[in-house]
Amino acid sequence: MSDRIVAADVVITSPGRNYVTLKVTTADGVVGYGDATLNGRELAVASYLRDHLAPLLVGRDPARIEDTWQLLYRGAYWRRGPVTMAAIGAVDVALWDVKGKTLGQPVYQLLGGAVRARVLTYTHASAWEVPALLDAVDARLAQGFRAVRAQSGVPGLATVYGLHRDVASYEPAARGSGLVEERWDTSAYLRHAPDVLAAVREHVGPGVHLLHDAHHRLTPQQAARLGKALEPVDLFWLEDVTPAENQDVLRLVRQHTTTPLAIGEVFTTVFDVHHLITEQLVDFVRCAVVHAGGISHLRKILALAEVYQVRGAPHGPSDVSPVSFGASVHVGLATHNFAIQEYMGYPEPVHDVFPHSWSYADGYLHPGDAPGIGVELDEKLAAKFPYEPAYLPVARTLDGTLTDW
Ligand code: KDG
Ligand code: MG
Repeated sequence: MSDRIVAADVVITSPGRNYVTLKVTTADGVVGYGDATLNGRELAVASYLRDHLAPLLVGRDPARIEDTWQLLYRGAYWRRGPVTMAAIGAVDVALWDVKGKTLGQPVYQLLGGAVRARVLTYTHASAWEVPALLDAVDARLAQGFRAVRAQSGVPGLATVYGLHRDVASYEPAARGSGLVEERWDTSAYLRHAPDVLAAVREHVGPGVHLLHDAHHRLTPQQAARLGKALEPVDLFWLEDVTPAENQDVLRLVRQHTTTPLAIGEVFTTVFDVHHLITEQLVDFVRCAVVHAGGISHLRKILALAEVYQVRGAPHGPSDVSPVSFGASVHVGLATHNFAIQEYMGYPEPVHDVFPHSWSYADGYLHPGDAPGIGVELDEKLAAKFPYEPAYLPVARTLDGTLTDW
Protein backbone atom coordinates (compact mmCIF):
# COMPACT_ATOMS: atom_id res chain seq x y z
CA MET A 1 0.00 0.00 0.00
CA SER A 2 1.21 3.50 -0.77
CA ASP A 3 2.41 5.79 1.98
CA ARG A 4 0.12 8.47 3.48
CA ILE A 5 0.67 11.90 4.97
CA VAL A 6 -0.22 11.72 8.68
CA ALA A 7 0.74 15.23 9.79
CA ALA A 8 1.43 18.67 8.32
CA ASP A 9 2.80 21.01 10.99
CA VAL A 10 3.98 24.59 10.78
CA VAL A 11 7.08 25.70 12.68
CA ILE A 12 7.85 29.40 13.06
CA THR A 13 11.29 30.37 14.26
CA SER A 14 13.34 33.57 14.34
CA PRO A 15 17.08 32.88 14.60
CA GLY A 16 18.02 36.44 13.64
CA ARG A 17 15.04 36.75 11.30
CA ASN A 18 11.68 35.02 10.86
CA TYR A 19 11.18 31.75 9.01
CA VAL A 20 8.04 29.69 8.46
CA THR A 21 8.62 25.99 7.79
CA LEU A 22 6.16 23.28 6.85
CA LYS A 23 6.93 19.81 8.23
CA VAL A 24 5.16 16.93 6.51
CA THR A 25 5.27 13.53 8.21
CA THR A 26 4.25 10.29 6.50
CA ALA A 27 2.91 7.04 7.95
CA ASP A 28 6.26 5.45 7.06
CA GLY A 29 7.97 8.01 9.29
CA VAL A 30 9.51 10.08 6.51
CA VAL A 31 9.69 13.80 7.27
CA GLY A 32 9.84 16.44 4.53
CA TYR A 33 10.40 20.19 4.96
CA GLY A 34 9.21 23.14 2.90
CA ASP A 35 9.87 26.86 3.33
CA ALA A 36 6.86 29.21 3.50
CA THR A 37 8.57 32.45 4.51
CA LEU A 38 7.05 35.65 3.15
CA ASN A 39 9.05 38.52 4.59
CA GLY A 40 6.87 40.81 6.71
CA ARG A 41 3.69 38.77 6.16
CA GLU A 42 4.82 35.45 7.68
CA LEU A 43 1.77 34.66 9.78
CA ALA A 44 -0.61 34.92 6.84
CA VAL A 45 1.17 32.02 5.11
CA ALA A 46 1.40 30.09 8.39
CA SER A 47 -2.36 30.37 8.80
CA TYR A 48 -3.00 29.46 5.15
CA LEU A 49 -0.98 26.30 5.72
CA ARG A 50 -2.30 25.42 9.17
CA ASP A 51 -5.93 26.34 8.72
CA HIS A 52 -6.55 25.59 5.05
CA LEU A 53 -3.96 23.23 3.54
CA ALA A 54 -2.96 20.91 6.39
CA PRO A 55 -6.45 19.38 6.65
CA LEU A 56 -6.33 18.64 2.90
CA LEU A 57 -2.89 17.08 3.09
CA VAL A 58 -3.49 14.56 5.84
CA GLY A 59 -4.38 11.21 4.27
CA ARG A 60 -2.97 12.05 0.83
CA ASP A 61 -0.31 10.05 -0.98
CA PRO A 62 2.93 12.10 -0.65
CA ALA A 63 4.26 10.65 -3.92
CA ARG A 64 1.61 12.54 -5.93
CA ILE A 65 3.43 15.87 -5.98
CA GLU A 66 1.98 17.27 -9.22
CA ASP A 67 -1.55 16.15 -8.41
CA THR A 68 -1.31 17.76 -4.97
CA TRP A 69 0.03 20.97 -6.55
CA GLN A 70 -2.91 21.08 -8.98
CA LEU A 71 -5.37 20.36 -6.17
CA LEU A 72 -4.07 23.20 -4.01
CA TYR A 73 -3.78 25.66 -6.90
CA ARG A 74 -6.99 24.93 -8.80
CA GLY A 75 -8.91 23.70 -5.79
CA ALA A 76 -8.72 27.05 -4.01
CA TYR A 77 -10.56 28.73 -6.90
CA TRP A 78 -8.70 31.93 -5.80
CA ARG A 79 -5.40 31.85 -7.63
CA ARG A 80 -1.90 33.25 -7.56
CA GLY A 81 -0.56 35.85 -5.14
CA PRO A 82 2.36 35.54 -2.73
CA VAL A 83 0.49 34.07 0.24
CA THR A 84 -1.16 31.29 -1.75
CA MET A 85 1.92 30.52 -3.81
CA ALA A 86 4.32 30.49 -0.82
CA ALA A 87 1.99 28.03 0.94
CA ILE A 88 1.76 25.81 -2.15
CA GLY A 89 5.51 26.18 -2.62
CA ALA A 90 6.13 24.88 0.91
CA VAL A 91 3.96 21.82 0.30
CA ASP A 92 5.66 21.15 -3.03
CA VAL A 93 9.19 21.31 -1.61
CA ALA A 94 8.24 19.20 1.41
CA LEU A 95 6.85 16.52 -0.94
CA TRP A 96 9.98 16.58 -3.13
CA ASP A 97 11.96 16.18 0.09
CA VAL A 98 9.81 13.18 1.09
CA LYS A 99 10.17 11.65 -2.37
CA GLY A 100 13.94 12.02 -2.36
CA LYS A 101 14.23 10.57 1.13
CA THR A 102 11.90 7.68 0.22
CA LEU A 103 13.92 6.84 -2.90
CA GLY A 104 17.28 7.55 -1.25
CA GLN A 105 18.18 10.16 -3.89
CA PRO A 106 19.04 13.86 -3.82
CA VAL A 107 16.29 15.86 -5.51
CA TYR A 108 18.53 17.03 -8.37
CA GLN A 109 18.75 13.38 -9.49
CA LEU A 110 14.95 13.18 -9.62
CA LEU A 111 14.89 16.35 -11.75
CA GLY A 112 16.96 14.67 -14.46
CA GLY A 113 20.41 14.76 -12.91
CA ALA A 114 23.21 17.30 -12.93
CA VAL A 115 23.73 19.40 -16.06
CA ARG A 116 26.74 21.14 -14.49
CA ALA A 117 29.30 20.40 -11.80
CA ARG A 118 28.28 23.32 -9.58
CA VAL A 119 26.04 26.35 -9.53
CA LEU A 120 27.46 29.86 -10.00
CA THR A 121 26.45 32.24 -7.22
CA TYR A 122 26.62 35.95 -6.47
CA THR A 123 26.62 37.73 -3.16
CA HIS A 124 26.21 41.28 -1.91
CA ALA A 125 28.82 43.97 -1.24
CA SER A 126 27.48 47.18 0.24
CA ALA A 127 28.87 50.29 1.88
CA TRP A 128 27.84 53.91 2.10
CA GLU A 129 31.02 55.46 0.65
CA VAL A 130 32.89 54.24 -2.43
CA PRO A 131 36.24 53.39 -0.73
CA ALA A 132 34.43 51.21 1.82
CA LEU A 133 32.40 49.63 -0.99
CA LEU A 134 35.60 48.73 -2.84
CA ASP A 135 36.89 47.12 0.37
CA ALA A 136 33.62 45.19 0.73
CA VAL A 137 33.90 43.96 -2.87
CA ASP A 138 37.52 42.91 -2.23
CA ALA A 139 36.42 40.98 0.86
CA ARG A 140 33.84 39.10 -1.23
CA LEU A 141 36.39 38.32 -3.92
CA ALA A 142 38.74 37.04 -1.21
CA GLN A 143 35.95 34.62 -0.21
CA GLY A 144 36.08 33.27 -3.75
CA PHE A 145 32.98 34.97 -5.20
CA ARG A 146 33.17 35.63 -8.93
CA ALA A 147 29.97 37.65 -9.07
CA VAL A 148 29.12 40.51 -6.70
CA ARG A 149 26.12 42.83 -6.35
CA ALA A 150 27.33 46.32 -5.46
CA GLN A 151 25.13 48.87 -3.62
CA SER A 152 26.20 52.19 -2.14
CA GLY A 153 24.77 55.14 -0.28
CA VAL A 154 23.42 58.21 -2.07
CA PRO A 155 24.57 61.74 -1.13
CA GLY A 156 21.80 63.69 0.59
CA LEU A 157 19.83 60.62 1.70
CA ALA A 158 19.91 59.12 5.19
CA THR A 159 18.92 55.59 4.17
CA VAL A 160 19.16 53.58 0.96
CA TYR A 161 17.93 50.11 -0.02
CA GLY A 162 20.56 47.41 0.37
CA LEU A 163 22.68 48.71 3.22
CA HIS A 164 22.66 50.24 6.66
CA ARG A 165 24.84 53.31 7.04
CA ASP A 166 27.20 52.14 9.79
CA VAL A 167 26.54 48.41 9.98
CA ALA A 168 28.28 45.85 7.81
CA SER A 169 25.35 43.40 7.62
CA TYR A 170 21.96 44.24 6.10
CA GLU A 171 18.53 42.97 7.06
CA PRO A 172 15.75 45.20 5.75
CA ALA A 173 12.89 43.97 7.96
CA ALA A 174 13.05 45.87 11.26
CA ARG A 175 12.17 43.60 14.18
CA GLY A 176 9.79 44.83 16.78
CA SER A 177 10.06 48.53 16.01
CA GLY A 178 7.05 49.06 13.77
CA LEU A 179 7.14 50.51 10.31
CA VAL A 180 10.35 52.26 9.23
CA GLU A 181 9.88 55.07 6.72
CA GLU A 182 12.79 55.82 4.41
CA ARG A 183 13.19 58.91 2.25
CA TRP A 184 13.98 58.43 -1.42
CA ASP A 185 15.18 60.71 -4.19
CA THR A 186 15.54 59.06 -7.59
CA SER A 187 17.33 62.07 -9.12
CA ALA A 188 20.08 61.94 -6.48
CA TYR A 189 20.43 58.18 -7.05
CA LEU A 190 20.65 58.57 -10.84
CA ARG A 191 23.31 61.25 -10.49
CA HIS A 192 25.42 59.02 -8.25
CA ALA A 193 24.97 55.34 -9.19
CA PRO A 194 26.77 55.32 -12.58
CA ASP A 195 29.94 56.81 -11.04
CA VAL A 196 29.87 54.32 -8.16
CA LEU A 197 29.51 51.32 -10.43
CA ALA A 198 32.16 52.65 -12.82
CA ALA A 199 34.55 52.95 -9.85
CA VAL A 200 33.80 49.35 -8.86
CA ARG A 201 34.43 48.11 -12.41
CA GLU A 202 37.66 50.05 -12.61
CA HIS A 203 38.73 48.55 -9.28
CA VAL A 204 37.96 44.88 -10.05
CA GLY A 205 38.90 44.81 -13.74
CA PRO A 206 36.96 43.02 -16.48
CA GLY A 207 36.88 39.45 -15.09
CA VAL A 208 34.37 39.86 -12.25
CA HIS A 209 30.59 39.76 -12.78
CA LEU A 210 29.02 42.91 -11.32
CA LEU A 211 25.32 43.26 -10.56
CA HIS A 212 23.17 46.08 -9.22
CA ASP A 213 19.60 46.24 -7.86
CA ALA A 214 17.49 49.37 -8.52
CA HIS A 215 14.72 47.81 -6.39
CA HIS A 216 11.64 48.80 -8.41
CA ARG A 217 12.19 52.58 -8.15
CA LEU A 218 12.55 53.98 -11.66
CA THR A 219 10.21 55.08 -14.39
CA PRO A 220 10.79 53.38 -17.76
CA GLN A 221 12.52 56.50 -19.04
CA GLN A 222 14.79 56.69 -15.99
CA ALA A 223 15.53 52.98 -16.32
CA ALA A 224 16.50 53.43 -19.96
CA ARG A 225 18.79 56.29 -19.01
CA LEU A 226 20.46 54.31 -16.23
CA GLY A 227 20.87 51.21 -18.38
CA LYS A 228 22.51 53.30 -21.10
CA ALA A 229 24.81 55.07 -18.62
CA LEU A 230 25.90 51.71 -17.22
CA GLU A 231 26.76 50.07 -20.53
CA PRO A 232 30.52 50.77 -20.14
CA VAL A 233 30.39 49.06 -16.72
CA ASP A 234 29.37 45.80 -18.41
CA LEU A 235 26.96 44.67 -15.70
CA PHE A 236 25.94 41.02 -15.47
CA TRP A 237 22.52 42.54 -14.83
CA LEU A 238 20.61 45.57 -13.67
CA GLU A 239 17.79 44.34 -11.45
CA ASP A 240 14.21 45.47 -10.91
CA VAL A 241 14.52 48.76 -12.72
CA THR A 242 10.77 49.42 -12.70
CA PRO A 243 7.95 48.06 -10.53
CA ALA A 244 7.09 45.90 -13.59
CA GLU A 245 3.41 45.29 -12.92
CA ASN A 246 3.03 46.97 -16.29
CA GLN A 247 5.50 44.91 -18.24
CA ASP A 248 4.83 46.55 -21.61
CA VAL A 249 6.69 49.66 -20.46
CA LEU A 250 9.91 47.64 -20.39
CA ARG A 251 9.92 47.74 -24.19
CA LEU A 252 11.01 51.35 -23.93
CA VAL A 253 13.89 50.33 -21.67
CA ARG A 254 14.93 47.57 -24.08
CA GLN A 255 14.90 49.94 -27.04
CA HIS A 256 17.48 52.14 -25.37
CA THR A 257 19.97 49.89 -23.67
CA THR A 258 21.84 46.63 -24.03
CA THR A 259 22.45 46.39 -20.27
CA PRO A 260 20.96 42.99 -19.31
CA LEU A 261 17.83 43.19 -17.17
CA ALA A 262 16.68 40.88 -14.37
CA ILE A 263 13.17 40.93 -12.88
CA GLY A 264 10.89 38.52 -11.06
CA GLU A 265 11.53 38.23 -7.32
CA VAL A 266 8.05 39.50 -6.44
CA PHE A 267 6.26 37.44 -9.09
CA THR A 268 4.70 34.15 -8.12
CA THR A 269 3.49 32.23 -11.18
CA VAL A 270 4.32 31.60 -14.82
CA PHE A 271 1.22 33.65 -15.61
CA ASP A 272 2.85 36.68 -13.98
CA VAL A 273 6.09 36.43 -15.94
CA HIS A 274 5.13 34.90 -19.26
CA HIS A 275 4.95 38.30 -20.91
CA LEU A 276 8.39 39.23 -19.57
CA ILE A 277 9.72 36.00 -21.04
CA THR A 278 7.91 35.65 -24.35
CA GLU A 279 8.42 39.33 -25.25
CA GLN A 280 12.09 39.00 -24.20
CA LEU A 281 11.74 42.02 -21.94
CA VAL A 282 14.27 40.56 -19.51
CA ASP A 283 17.41 38.45 -19.75
CA PHE A 284 17.02 36.80 -16.35
CA VAL A 285 13.88 35.70 -14.52
CA ARG A 286 14.26 35.91 -10.74
CA CYS A 287 11.30 33.93 -9.31
CA ALA A 288 12.19 31.99 -6.17
CA VAL A 289 11.24 28.40 -5.29
CA VAL A 290 9.46 29.58 -2.14
CA HIS A 291 7.37 32.37 -3.64
CA ALA A 292 6.60 30.78 -7.01
CA GLY A 293 4.87 27.58 -5.99
CA GLY A 294 7.86 25.36 -5.29
CA ILE A 295 10.20 23.30 -7.43
CA SER A 296 7.41 22.02 -9.69
CA HIS A 297 6.21 25.45 -10.73
CA LEU A 298 9.63 27.12 -10.94
CA ARG A 299 10.67 24.36 -13.34
CA LYS A 300 7.73 25.30 -15.59
CA ILE A 301 8.74 28.97 -15.52
CA LEU A 302 12.30 28.01 -16.44
CA ALA A 303 11.10 25.66 -19.20
CA LEU A 304 9.19 28.53 -20.80
CA ALA A 305 12.19 30.82 -20.32
CA GLU A 306 14.47 28.31 -22.05
CA VAL A 307 12.49 28.65 -25.27
CA TYR A 308 13.19 32.40 -25.31
CA GLN A 309 16.84 32.29 -24.18
CA VAL A 310 15.91 33.85 -20.87
CA ARG A 311 17.87 32.38 -17.98
CA GLY A 312 16.91 31.57 -14.40
CA ALA A 313 18.48 33.43 -11.51
CA PRO A 314 16.35 32.86 -8.40
CA HIS A 315 16.03 35.32 -5.57
CA GLY A 316 18.18 34.26 -2.61
CA PRO A 317 18.06 36.86 0.16
CA SER A 318 18.24 35.89 3.82
CA ASP A 319 14.42 35.77 3.86
CA VAL A 320 14.47 32.70 1.60
CA SER A 321 15.13 30.01 4.23
CA PRO A 322 17.93 27.44 3.88
CA VAL A 323 15.22 24.91 2.94
CA SER A 324 14.08 26.62 -0.24
CA PHE A 325 17.59 27.91 -0.85
CA GLY A 326 18.73 24.27 -0.94
CA ALA A 327 15.79 23.42 -3.20
CA SER A 328 16.86 26.20 -5.54
CA VAL A 329 20.40 24.84 -5.73
CA HIS A 330 18.99 21.42 -6.71
CA VAL A 331 17.02 23.13 -9.49
CA GLY A 332 20.17 25.01 -10.47
CA LEU A 333 22.25 21.87 -10.78
CA ALA A 334 19.62 20.12 -12.92
CA THR A 335 18.28 22.94 -15.13
CA HIS A 336 20.08 23.89 -18.33
CA ASN A 337 19.08 27.57 -18.48
CA PHE A 338 19.78 28.27 -14.82
CA ALA A 339 22.38 31.06 -14.80
CA ILE A 340 23.18 32.00 -11.24
CA GLN A 341 21.87 31.76 -7.67
CA GLU A 342 21.80 34.78 -5.37
CA TYR A 343 23.37 33.96 -1.99
CA MET A 344 22.98 36.81 0.46
CA GLY A 345 24.01 34.65 3.43
CA TYR A 346 22.33 34.14 6.83
CA PRO A 347 22.66 35.28 10.43
CA GLU A 348 24.92 32.68 12.08
CA PRO A 349 22.34 30.72 14.13
CA VAL A 350 20.35 30.00 10.96
CA HIS A 351 22.89 27.40 9.84
CA ASP A 352 22.46 25.54 13.16
CA VAL A 353 18.67 25.71 13.15
CA PHE A 354 18.61 24.39 9.57
CA PRO A 355 21.55 21.95 9.22
CA HIS A 356 22.11 21.59 5.48
CA SER A 357 23.95 19.52 2.91
CA TRP A 358 24.23 22.41 0.43
CA SER A 359 27.57 24.11 0.51
CA TYR A 360 29.42 27.12 -0.83
CA ALA A 361 32.99 26.94 -2.11
CA ASP A 362 35.03 29.16 -4.37
CA GLY A 363 32.17 31.11 -5.94
CA TYR A 364 29.89 28.13 -6.50
CA LEU A 365 27.15 26.21 -4.69
CA HIS A 366 26.38 22.50 -4.60
CA PRO A 367 23.21 20.95 -3.12
CA GLY A 368 25.07 17.95 -1.67
CA ASP A 369 24.08 14.33 -2.08
CA ALA A 370 21.89 13.78 0.99
CA PRO A 371 18.56 12.19 0.03
CA GLY A 372 15.78 14.72 -0.56
CA ILE A 373 16.51 18.44 -0.32
CA GLY A 374 19.20 17.86 2.30
CA VAL A 375 18.05 20.49 4.80
CA GLU A 376 16.73 19.51 8.23
CA LEU A 377 15.16 21.53 11.04
CA ASP A 378 16.51 21.35 14.59
CA GLU A 379 13.16 21.91 16.30
CA LYS A 380 14.59 22.16 19.82
CA LEU A 381 16.96 24.90 18.75
CA ALA A 382 14.25 26.56 16.61
CA ALA A 383 12.02 26.80 19.71
CA LYS A 384 14.65 28.99 21.39
CA PHE A 385 14.07 31.71 18.78
CA PRO A 386 10.42 32.79 19.02
CA TYR A 387 8.72 34.76 16.26
CA GLU A 388 9.17 38.53 16.38
CA PRO A 389 6.98 40.79 14.24
CA ALA A 390 9.08 42.56 11.61
CA TYR A 391 8.02 44.80 8.75
CA LEU A 392 9.88 45.70 5.60
CA PRO A 393 10.49 49.47 5.34
CA VAL A 394 8.36 51.78 3.25
CA ALA A 395 9.71 54.67 1.19
CA ARG A 396 8.48 58.22 0.66
CA THR A 397 9.85 60.76 -1.80
CA LEU A 398 11.23 64.04 -0.45
CA ASP A 399 7.78 65.67 -0.57
CA GLY A 400 6.32 62.83 1.50
CA THR A 401 4.60 60.83 -1.26
CA LEU A 402 4.63 57.11 -0.68
CA THR A 403 6.71 55.38 -3.35
CA ASP A 404 8.07 51.91 -4.09
CA TRP A 405 10.55 50.62 -1.54
O1 KDG B 1 12.12 40.72 1.47
C1 KDG B 1 12.61 41.61 0.52
C2 KDG B 1 14.01 41.24 0.10
O2 KDG B 1 14.05 39.87 -0.17
C3 KDG B 1 14.48 41.99 -1.12
O3 KDG B 1 14.50 43.35 -0.83
C4 KDG B 1 15.90 41.52 -1.50
O4 KDG B 1 15.78 42.66 -3.58
C5 KDG B 1 16.27 41.80 -2.90
C6 KDG B 1 17.33 40.97 -3.48
O5 KDG B 1 17.56 41.13 -4.68
O6 KDG B 1 17.90 40.15 -2.77
MG1 MG C 1 16.22 42.36 -5.69
